[in-house]
Formats: sequence, structure tokens, C-alpha cells
Amino acid sequence: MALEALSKALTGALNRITKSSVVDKETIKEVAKDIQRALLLADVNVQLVLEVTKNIEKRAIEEELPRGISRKEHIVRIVYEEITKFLGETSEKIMLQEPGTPTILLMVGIQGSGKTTTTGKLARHFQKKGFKVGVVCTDTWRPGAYHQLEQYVEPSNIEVFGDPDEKDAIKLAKDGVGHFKEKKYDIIIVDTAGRHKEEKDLIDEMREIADAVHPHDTILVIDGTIGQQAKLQAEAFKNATELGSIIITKLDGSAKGGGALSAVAATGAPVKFIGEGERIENLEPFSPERFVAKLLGFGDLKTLLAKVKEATDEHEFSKKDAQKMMSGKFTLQDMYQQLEMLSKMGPLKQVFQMIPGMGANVPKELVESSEDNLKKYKIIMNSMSKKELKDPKMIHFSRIKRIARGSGTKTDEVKALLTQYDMMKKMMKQMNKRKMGKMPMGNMFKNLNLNE
Ligand SMILES: Nc1nc2c(ncn2[C@@H]2O[C@H](COP(=O)(O)OP(=O)(O)OP(=O)(O)O)[C@@H](O)[C@H]2O)c(=O)[nH]1
Ligand SMILES: [Mg+2]
Repeated sequence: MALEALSKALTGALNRITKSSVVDKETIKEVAKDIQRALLLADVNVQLVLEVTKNIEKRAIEEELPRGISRKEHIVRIVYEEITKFLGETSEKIMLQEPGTPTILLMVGIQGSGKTTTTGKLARHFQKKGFKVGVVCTDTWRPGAYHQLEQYVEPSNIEVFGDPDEKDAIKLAKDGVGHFKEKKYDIIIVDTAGRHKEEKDLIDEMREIADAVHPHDTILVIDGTIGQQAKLQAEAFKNATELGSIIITKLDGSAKGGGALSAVAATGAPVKFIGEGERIENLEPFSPERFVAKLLGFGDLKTLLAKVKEATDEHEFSKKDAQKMMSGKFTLQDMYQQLEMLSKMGPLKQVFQMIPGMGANVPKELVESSEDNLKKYKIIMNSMSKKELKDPKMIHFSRIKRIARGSGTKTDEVKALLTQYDMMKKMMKQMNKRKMGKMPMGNMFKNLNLNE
């Protein structure tokens, strides 16, 4: 596992909460201190550490506890969110060309960073996805470079192009790419020599080979054990290439890996994979969310996040609301709240259609008018008395006129609101008759994917 030491320290910090009988300000401050220490030990930039722990502390003290969530769960969630934030939040993939056009990937990086190993790992990764992948060795510098790559990928039956006797790296690169293009391979990965110790030399050579093979993506391999020093490489690289990916290696067992990851993320350069060991399978697509979840103990966190989501969903549409709505005993205010909530979930028409047994029964006027009218409803309802809001049946014509005048609307608009209320009430009663009322509304919504 990557960053084992950091993971242990972070889970240790969070366990402090389990052990304490009361979670008060003091405990939170202590937990924040523990986290601070853990991040500093992982070589995360001091400024960043202070910022993250300040946020955690502030949120843990000030934020309201969501319903059904314990104080500890709440704090774990905050830690998760704040650490994810400083690792870049989004996850990005290496872009492949359309089928039929081979994708050329160029691996660069300073000496010993893990280019050759990662070339093999990446080839294996894509091979497992069903692509035909070839690797090209252009390293004329390190003795035995070709054999190193060949031995590494041989068990996976990945073809290597190279020639230990050829001394021209540019020629090897061109020939290798040509060879695999001819064979109609999907992905061609070009490994390069790491003879440079400094960022500038590296960039110069990268340009030279890039000019020869026109890669679709240039991938910088950074050794994660250098900690926050990784920033310099990431920055130089980012300035030199418009597009480009980063892979950070050796995050297994490295105490400073957290520093490398966060420093690179801070430059805005996209980390697409991480290396977590010497074996060809030890490559993980990098997703900050999944990574931090693992760091904090994945199983627990997944359940927790689902629970938080459920609690918030329920908060918006409680069982009580649903029962009230279904029993037909709902007031104008209830209607307004329900419509407002439903409209937040997407176009009302679609929302209604997704409720089992409801779709075809929803009057067209109801769906179409609700969306535009929500704002107006609010204004009209502000001119009604509490009694009227509770029991709109008591609103007679003279009263309608007064409400319209008071709210600066037309009598027809007030009437439309009342008609809609009647329709909705009737509809709810009908649903209730069909025993739908037994099904809590909250549960119904849980199965809907409203983003589809
Ligand atoms: N533990 C661990 N070791 C790794 C990882 N990636 C690479 N290594 C090791 O790091 C060393 C250097 O890796 P290479 O792939 O040869 O590095 P390189 O960048 O090709 O080196 P040059 O071609 O000499 O510049 C090897 O011993 C690898 O086994 C990783 O993710 N974890
Ligand atoms: Mg190498």
C-alpha cells in the first residue's frame, strides 16, 4: 500500500476520537495537532499543512452535525474532504486516440526515477484493458537498458523494440514507433534514458525526442521519495509542455510520498498514476478521492459517506413529509416546499415520471406551471394569513382579490395557485388509495438516479 506510514498516523489521529468519551474542542484540537504532525512527517509543505489543519479544526468545531451522524464520523468526513482537496480533487486519465490511430506515449524523467519500470507497468495496464501495446527502448546510455525492459515485460508477452548495439537514441525512437505503427498496435510507449540530473537537461532532451516521434502525451516520471522537492520537476515540466501527464513512483514505503504528491498537485499538473511497488502490477490510476479513502481506511469511509448522503437526502424529504403528502393532509406551504424540493432534483416532469405509479397520472398543467410559478407562489403566499395557508378551502373570492392586491399579482394567478394545490392534493389521495402511501417517499427517491 502507498504511504503506509502516513495512513497509520492519520488513522491513529482519528482513533483518538473513538477513545475519548466526549469529543470537545480540546479533543478536536489534539486530533488536528496529530494530523499536522503526520503530514509534516510525510514532508508535506508546512504552509499547506497549516492551512489544511486549520480548515479541519474550524469545520470540526463550527459545522453542524448532520442528522444520524456521530461526531467522530463527521470529523472523519471533514478530514477526508480537506485532504482530498489538497491532493487535487479531480482524477484524469491518459487520453487515447481513436481506434485505428496508435497513441504514442513518451516517458521522461531524471535518472533512476522509475521510467523503465513504469513503461512496463503502463504497457501491462493497457494490455489488460485489451489494447495491443508495444514498448520502445531508446536508452543508449545505461548498460543493459534494453535487457532490463525486455526481462521486465517478457512474462506479460509485451513486445519490446530496441537494439543494444545502436547508439542513436533518436533513430531508435523513430524506428520503434514506425515498427509498431506498421503492426497496427494501439499504444506505443517510448522509454528514454535518464542521463540528466537536472530539470533543464531533461527538458532539452524531451524536446529533441518529442520532435522526432510526435507523442500524443509526454509522461513525466517522478520519484516520490524526494518529497516536496518534486515540485521543481513538476513546475519545469509544466512550463515546458502544454499537455503532459505525471506518474509518481515509489510511494510504497516512502516516508515522503505524501509531500511529493501534494507538492505536484499544488502545481496543477495532473498526476495520472502512482507506482506502488517494483512489480509490473504495482501501478494504480490516481484518483485523489479513492486514494484518500484508502489512506483513511476505505471500507469505513465508503459506508460513512453513503450514510451522510442518506441523512442529507432524508433531511430534504423526510418520511414525515412523505406521509403528510400521501395522506392528502398537506397545506399550501407543504406544497410549496415539496415543489421547491422536487424542482431542485431536476425538471419536475422528469422527477414525477420517475416516481413509480405517478408518471402518467400527473396533470400536464401541474408539471408545466409549477416550474415557472414557484417564485410567484412565494409572493402570493406571503400575502396569505397563517389560517389560509393551512386551510386554503376557506379562501373565497373577495379574499382572492385582496391577496392579489396585497401581493401585486392578478386574481387569476392566485386562482391558479389554488387550482394547482387542489390538483396535487387529489393526486396524493389517489396515490394513497393505491397503497402507495405505505411506501415512504424517501425510499422511493433513493432508487432514482436523478443525474441520468
Ligand atoms: N519500491 C518501488 N520501487 C520502484 C518503483 N518504481 C521503480 N522502482 C525501482 O526503482 C529503480 C529504478 O527504476 P527504473 O525504472 O530503472 O528507473 P529509470 O528511470 O528507468 O532509471 P534510468 O533509466 O537509469 O534513468 C528500480 O530498482 C525499480 O525497481 C515503485 O513504484 N516502487
Ligand atoms: Mg531506465
